[in-house]
Amino acid sequence: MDYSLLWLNRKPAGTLPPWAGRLAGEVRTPQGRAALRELEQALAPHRDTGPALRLREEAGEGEGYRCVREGENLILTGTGRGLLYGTFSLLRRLTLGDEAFPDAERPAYPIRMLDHWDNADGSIERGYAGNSFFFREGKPVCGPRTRDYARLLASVGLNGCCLNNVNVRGESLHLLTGKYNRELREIGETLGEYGVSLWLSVSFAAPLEQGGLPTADPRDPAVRRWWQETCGRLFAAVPDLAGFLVKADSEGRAGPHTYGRSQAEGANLLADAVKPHGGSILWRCFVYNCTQDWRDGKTDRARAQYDTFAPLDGQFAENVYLQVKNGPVDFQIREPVSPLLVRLEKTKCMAEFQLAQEYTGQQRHVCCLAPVLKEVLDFRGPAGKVKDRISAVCAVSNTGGDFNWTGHDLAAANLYAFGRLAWDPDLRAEEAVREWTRLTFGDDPRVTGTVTDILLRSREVYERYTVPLGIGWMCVPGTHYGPSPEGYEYDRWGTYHKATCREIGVERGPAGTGYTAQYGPELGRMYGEIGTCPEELLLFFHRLPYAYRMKDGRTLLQRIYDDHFSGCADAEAMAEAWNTLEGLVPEDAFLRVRERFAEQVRSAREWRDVINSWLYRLTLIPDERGRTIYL
Ligand code: GCW
Repeated sequence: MDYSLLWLNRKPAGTLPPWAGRLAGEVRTPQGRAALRELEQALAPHRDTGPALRLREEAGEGEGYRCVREGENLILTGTGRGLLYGTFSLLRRLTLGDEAFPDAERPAYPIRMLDHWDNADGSIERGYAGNSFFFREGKPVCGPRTRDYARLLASVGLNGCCLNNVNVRGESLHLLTGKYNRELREIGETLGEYGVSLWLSVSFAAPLEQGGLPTADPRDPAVRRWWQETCGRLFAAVPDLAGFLVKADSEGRAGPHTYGRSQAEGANLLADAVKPHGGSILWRCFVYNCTQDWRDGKTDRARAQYDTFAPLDGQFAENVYLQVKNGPVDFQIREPVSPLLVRLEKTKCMAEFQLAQEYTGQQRHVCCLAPVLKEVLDFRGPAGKVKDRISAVCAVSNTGGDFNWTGHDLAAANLYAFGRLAWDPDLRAEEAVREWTRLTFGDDPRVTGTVTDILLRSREVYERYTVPLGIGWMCVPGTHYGPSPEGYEYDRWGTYHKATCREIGVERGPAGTGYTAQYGPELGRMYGEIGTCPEELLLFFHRLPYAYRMKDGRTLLQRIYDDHFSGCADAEAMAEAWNTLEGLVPEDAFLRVRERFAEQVRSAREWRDVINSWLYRLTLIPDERGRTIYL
């Protein structure tokens, strides 16, 4: 096989419970049959009589399952989908040697999905793990890898996948219009066997681009009719289709604003068209002015999404989910939680994370994002925790056609942890990461200890050697890899730090852009006052002099210098720690990861030297500890 099965490579071993020797069950749905097949493959049942694992399939839509002991038998009950999740949960527990099966489990959210930024030509926008396995040479393709991908997703509890890039271009535009219905139907069925629904990204301008209409105005009856007819045909031909993902009025794409209409009018137009087919619309909130002038000190990109969407709270159709990036700007290594996730009351929100490591080392650096997911899910706003307020979750996928799916072997932990946390947001990041490590590398404590330690520290280490204190955006424009402290400074994207020889940062408190008010009075005050603002976000919220004293007495500048030195030293230490695993993990994985660490260490040194030297040249304030900073 030209790819790995990741955490599914390991099967239950050793002494298994008596029921594992026999399987019995009446299953009717494709998902029920898939569950039975997974159990047969993993447990190799060998008896005709005696204790058994019995599957009892129920009718209905639910995804939960129940698990009870009846004598020496184990009974698993649920819908086909429920049986599938119950099966993977049982197999995971057996593999980990965990005898305590839960009585019942069900997922926290009805939609738990991955968004692929795959293009029809096979390339992947912000993809760092090879080419697409969904598209080749302009066409969708379905093969064994499609099924194994669905198995991987189902095994961690994920139930949806959007096939194509939100920037819908070229041949991808034809996914909507019937040209590839046969291929889409086949992919939909294959994913569907494992309970994974198919979603498509569509262009809001499709009535113009594909329909030959003079407009895509949501109020135009011909536009409305076009969407209805197009959806009627598409959903009939691709029964597993769950709905559309839409990036509108964002980064040059058309949307309702193009026609002077609101985001709600745009979203509801599509929601009406998919509704008769049971479909939903995932409407992205990533709407902001991307043609800013750096001299304009008033416009604050961080404000844009809340300013656009909050006044529309309550106006969206019930089958619309607003897809909100976890932070207000764009997947930086540290951002505050998006105020939309905290404040919207009458609208269903879907939190969007980015597993594709666009700004977090591009799968050449280890950067485990489980702590970021937890930070957002556990964040408490005025009306409760984010995890209790959102209705769905998604993440930009980090997968591609590479042998190990994620480019960096350790990046598979992000895929795993996202699925587990989407199913159960109460799980601790440590647990998800430890599970992944044990399922991937086995139970040698030297390996699990070292790998989980690397993973759990990696985000904070990456943050220190790149852009500390929430400032973001000091990366090379375009590629977003490597340091370029002023790369985005005079550009149009609204991502400025405005550093001078005296101060750095954008003031977002009441005396500045007023962004902090979007969090409501209490949180707004906390972020708005320098003394109560969490230090790790200090430069996201405030403009400060380099001589500002941090809580531990160091100056702001000294803290930044120190972070770069210590972050880089820690990256070197993580690489050395990995080297101690030679002979303890499979050699090919060992070598692949070692090679990536070499690049991470090189890049961390570059970040340290470029950022520190730039600040030293700007301020002429030396490092208090006299370390080498290049002038
Ligand atoms: O961060 C930006 C990325 C774009 C991406 C966009 C988005 C798909 O650089 O590549 O486009 O976010 O989320 O729409």
